[in-house]
Amino acid sequence: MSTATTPKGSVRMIDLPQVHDPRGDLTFVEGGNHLPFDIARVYYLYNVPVDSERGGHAHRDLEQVVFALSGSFRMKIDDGNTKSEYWLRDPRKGLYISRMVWREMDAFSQGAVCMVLASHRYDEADYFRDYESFLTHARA
Ligand code: T46
Repeated sequence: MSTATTPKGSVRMIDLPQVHDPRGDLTFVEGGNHLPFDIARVYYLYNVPVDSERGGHAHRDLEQVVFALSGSFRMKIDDGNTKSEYWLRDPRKGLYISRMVWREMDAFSQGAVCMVLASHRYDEADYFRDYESFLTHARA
């Protein structure tokens, strides 16, 4: 994976358009327009037990936007200096997470579906799975 040039440690909510229709609402997302990166990968979490805890890592280069397409869950965020948490429950609102952000997920509602739009393909070498190692690099 190439050397990252994007800012690290940045997190914010992104609002997507919503097209109202008596047949149901429609939301769309365009890489490079609504998101600050082109989408290289889409993945989703489903059949998640309500007591499940996911995440527990950070990424060296990866940027992502995380959505609750159905149900809700909590994302606990840590940039190495500041901790915060976000509740995702609106499919129009995604949580943008830059590179070098530690994230943990829990409090999944029954039937929650989490969709993630990612800037790169899957690469295990991009992960920090050890918190102390992450802290060392995040604070450098
Ligand atoms: C994040 C949350 C929301 C793949 O083979 N391809 C993939 O694209 C992904 C994401 C994972 N995997 C494999 C790697 C592991 O063997 O699936 C297994 C679980 O992956 P991971 O530990 O990354 O799963 P989560 O749900 O804890 O975390 C993922 C993202 O990594 C993370 O960045 O924000 O989903």
